[in-house]
Amino acid sequence: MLAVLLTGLLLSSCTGVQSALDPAGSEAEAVATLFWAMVAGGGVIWLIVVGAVIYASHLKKKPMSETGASRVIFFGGVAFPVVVLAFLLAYAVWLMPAMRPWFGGEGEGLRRIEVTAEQYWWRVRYLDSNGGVIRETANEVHMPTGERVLFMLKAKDVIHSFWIPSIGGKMDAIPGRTNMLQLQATRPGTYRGVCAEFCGTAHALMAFSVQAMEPQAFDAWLAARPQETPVAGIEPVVGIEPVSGGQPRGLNLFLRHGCGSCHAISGTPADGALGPNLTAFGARPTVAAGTLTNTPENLARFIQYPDAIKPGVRMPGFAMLPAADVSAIALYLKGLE
Ligand code: HEC
Ligand SMILES: [Cu+2]
Repeated sequence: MLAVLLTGLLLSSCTGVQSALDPAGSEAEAVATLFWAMVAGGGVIWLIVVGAVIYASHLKKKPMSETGASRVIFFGGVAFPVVVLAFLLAYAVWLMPAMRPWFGGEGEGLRRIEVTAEQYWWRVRYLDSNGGVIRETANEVHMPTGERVLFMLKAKDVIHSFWIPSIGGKMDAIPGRTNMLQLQATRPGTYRGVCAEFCGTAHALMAFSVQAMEPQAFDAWLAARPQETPVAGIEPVVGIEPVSGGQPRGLNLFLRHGCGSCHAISGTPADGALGPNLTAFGARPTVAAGTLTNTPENLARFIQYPDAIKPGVRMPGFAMLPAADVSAIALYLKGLE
């Protein structure tokens, strides 16, 4: 009874944005099916064994030769496990094409999303059929539902692993290689992905959000031109007062304090490539790879003390900036959509 209650309690938490037991993708469905088949099979065998033990404890003692115990040992201890394990192996191998996507060819004609894992965030690029970049973003993956998508997984520094428990994976991202993973989302929604290979101090703070959307909505998102900011008149030089006349003060400060040497925002002179692309940043659900929710306050805190929030982070802190400058930058970034 207690076990049933506990199991119920444990499993009740297995739903929502990140659960392999609440699948929203065909690969995760195969994994969940295998899991439940194992649970059911294991449960039946457990009941049989417990029944046999109870039955045996009620038997009168007899010499071994009269009980046929050696036959029980042969069938129960050798033949039965061999049959069960062989069946499970066959079943798992049969499921494999769904879980080992390279069985399905090289993925010609599929949409391509290139994901590069870096300490401790995800660079996400949507590619056209020639490998050209249509759109770049970070720490969020948008994918269409109902069709296979080819993820091309890379790593910049150390080995990471790309895993969206609700949809599928995981697969390692290895420096110097491109690993292919085909995933298919089956229902629209917001899910959570994680880095599943220890990669350094902030490994546990290296998540990403996944938006599975209807194909038309996905195409519209992909084609949307993120807000363009007029560039004329901006002087990204420290010591020069922010230019007025329609220029967002936050953008001026962003450029003057050197943020643009690591971050790109399309439509502005900021074109750095070392850190996450911040185009349309305001629409992202989180700051710093799933670490904080995306609010101006959290943003300001992260800009000032990134290392306190995310130990080992590769972004320098800007605690020396006037608080007003930081909040102007934070408001500007939050407003980008
Ligand atoms: C030396 C390069 C560098 C500079 C300069 C820099 N950053 Fe960063 N920034 C990074 C890196 C690397 C990350 C990724 C941190 C992580 O999540 O692990 C980051 C993350 C961020 C994020 C979170 C992005 C996301 O996708 O969640 C924001 C916002 C940000 N930086 C804003 C700024 C601002 C504002 C400035 C200037 C005041 C600045 N950065 C200066 C390298 C830099
Ligand atoms: Cu990682």
